[in-house]
Amino acid sequence: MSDSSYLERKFQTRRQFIQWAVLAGGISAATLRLNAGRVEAADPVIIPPIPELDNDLDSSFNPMLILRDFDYGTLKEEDGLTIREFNIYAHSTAIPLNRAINFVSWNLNDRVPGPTLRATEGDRVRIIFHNEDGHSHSLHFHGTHPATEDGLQSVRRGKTHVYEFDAEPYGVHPYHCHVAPVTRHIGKGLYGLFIVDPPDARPPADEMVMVMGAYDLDGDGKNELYAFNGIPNYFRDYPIPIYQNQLIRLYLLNMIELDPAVTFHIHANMFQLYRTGRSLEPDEESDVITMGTAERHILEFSYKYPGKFMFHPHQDYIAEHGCMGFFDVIAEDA
Ligand SMILES: [Cu+2]
Repeated sequence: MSDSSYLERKFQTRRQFIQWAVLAGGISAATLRLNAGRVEAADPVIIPPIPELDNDLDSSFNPMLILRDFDYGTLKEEDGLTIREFNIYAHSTAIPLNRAINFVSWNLNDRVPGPTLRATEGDRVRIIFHNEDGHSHSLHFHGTHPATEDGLQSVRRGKTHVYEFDAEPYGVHPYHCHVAPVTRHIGKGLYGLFIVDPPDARPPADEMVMVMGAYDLDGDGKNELYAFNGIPNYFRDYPIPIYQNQLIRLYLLNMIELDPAVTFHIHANMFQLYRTGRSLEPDEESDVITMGTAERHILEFSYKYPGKFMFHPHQDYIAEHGCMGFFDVIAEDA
């Protein structure tokens, strides 16, 4: 049996299969290893079909699609050097935070968080930043690079600036605007995740990105709403489908300004934690991790039981004001 016919059996319709294949960028036939070799499964990684998206949501992006959307850029050869080139556009766009509140975000590529950029350690990356917003902005990357590429200089409206450096070290790094007041520029939505893969790739998994953010709606220095991937309560209303016993690799970033730290907790399970994504072996196992602003980690886990399982910061005010969601674990034999 071919890989594709095997996979099609997992989907209710061929259209769902094609939708997944486009989203996932292809079929990984590699063997799945769970928890550093403790469990071996012969199945390839399979991404569950995406549920019907909310057509009432008048937004330029959808948190569910941000989840598994990785931007590898465009590969170019110049003077024998391979360059991974990304284009990022700053805009102002209204985001419907709920049925009553439209928030004018400052954003990158019309989404909050901005695109998840991805490279392998040692790749030369070139980020072409087009500031098409009405304010000055910049892109400051975490990771190692020369001072000239550090993104502290404002890029004025209408201008384009190119950042170029080698992607290092491998791990999970945030990027964000660094124009003062930075709290305001980040709070408006100018941030994203930069994943640098190790030279030897991590084992196959259902990989996803969650970025925790917050909104100070009235400028009083306190956040009123919080969100995973830009829109409060989205994953509460639209749980994330995942398969039972399949390894999940979650790239998690806290970009909540104004609150010094939040935790992240998953229900009814434990995760392996790779701090800052800087190791290939887990640093610890827990079901809750504390993260200051700009902290980010890789969490790996798989769900033993099917059903709906909540995840949220354990600061319950924050969870109850938008930063809460569910995994919908689909039974293996469903
Ligand atoms: Cu800015």
